Amino acid sequence: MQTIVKPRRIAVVGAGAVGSTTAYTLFLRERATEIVLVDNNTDKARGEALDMQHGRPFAGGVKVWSGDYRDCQDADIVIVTAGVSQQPGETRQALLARNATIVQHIVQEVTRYNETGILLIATNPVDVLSYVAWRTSGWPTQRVIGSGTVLDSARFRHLLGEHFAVDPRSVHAHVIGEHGDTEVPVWSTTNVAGVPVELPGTQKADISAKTRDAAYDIIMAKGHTSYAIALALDRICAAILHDEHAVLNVSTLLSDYHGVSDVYMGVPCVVGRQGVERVVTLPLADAELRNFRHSAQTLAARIRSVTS
Ligand code: 6V0
Repeated sequence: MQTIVKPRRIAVVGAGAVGSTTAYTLFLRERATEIVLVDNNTDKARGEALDMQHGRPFAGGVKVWSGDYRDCQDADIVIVTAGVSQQPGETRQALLARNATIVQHIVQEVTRYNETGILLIATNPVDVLSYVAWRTSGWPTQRVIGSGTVLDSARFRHLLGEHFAVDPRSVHAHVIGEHGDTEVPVWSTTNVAGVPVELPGTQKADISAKTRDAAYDIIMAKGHTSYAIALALDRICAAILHDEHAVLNVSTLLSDYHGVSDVYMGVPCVVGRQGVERVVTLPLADAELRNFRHSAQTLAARIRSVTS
């Protein structure tokens, strides 16, 4: 008897720099059998999809097309990268409100057609918008995930790897909290092959600042960031689709995590087919705990500003 294998579909909403690079990364790595791009700029989505399709003879068998929200129906994962950027004279708060409205609209559309998938949010400010997406979806928090500090942790590991001249994959280090200015590099548990990292305070401060400010640096140089976030999103998709139970610093709803509740923030989470399966409580030094709580307060205020 012939077995019919269900296609594995990933929908990417937003076909800009992040969305199209993510789709291309998923395409090259054959992470799904079908990738659909959805964007209100339909020409952009169509062009990106066609461009990838023309590479199929050199790549794998992944089908890529541009569609609409109906195509999210069978998606195992819907990645949201759609958003608008700051206009001249626009405040951060006004930008946040506009992106919250966009994410709300997208999630309403996606959940009209899809009841069982996983929402993976990348649009910034990612922690606040993951919370907005979760509230709008009505889905269990396990299935609404933000990219969190997965990217920041990769940047931290890269910088430490360079410093110690070791492969960043051999550096075990976490950045937690907000994906942004108040993020917390957890130096107290950082190690290379189990050996705790010892560095003078000035060097730690320098690496922490470079990790935190990496996006500003790249945006100044090339206008946006795209490759590493695409790889980070691909990594999260792999953990979900292969039911890896991998520990990744995604953004999730916290419930009494070191006393922090009701905010989405990046913390180590076990990620598998059901999404966030459990949260790992990382031991924190006193200063790290203070900074983590400060990060939570900052996010809680922003969440309140768009949800109350
Ligand atoms: P971009 O290149 O401007 O692309 C955004 C896309 O969204 C455009 O193609 C728009 O047409 C589309 N769009 C806007 N509104 C809608 C809508 N209502 N429905 C459908 N599509 C829409 O931006 P870029 O791709 O560079 O960045 C996208 C988002 O990712 C931004 O919010 C970034 O700040 C964020 N990033 C998040 C990162 C993370 O670690 N989470 C990392 C990098 C960027």
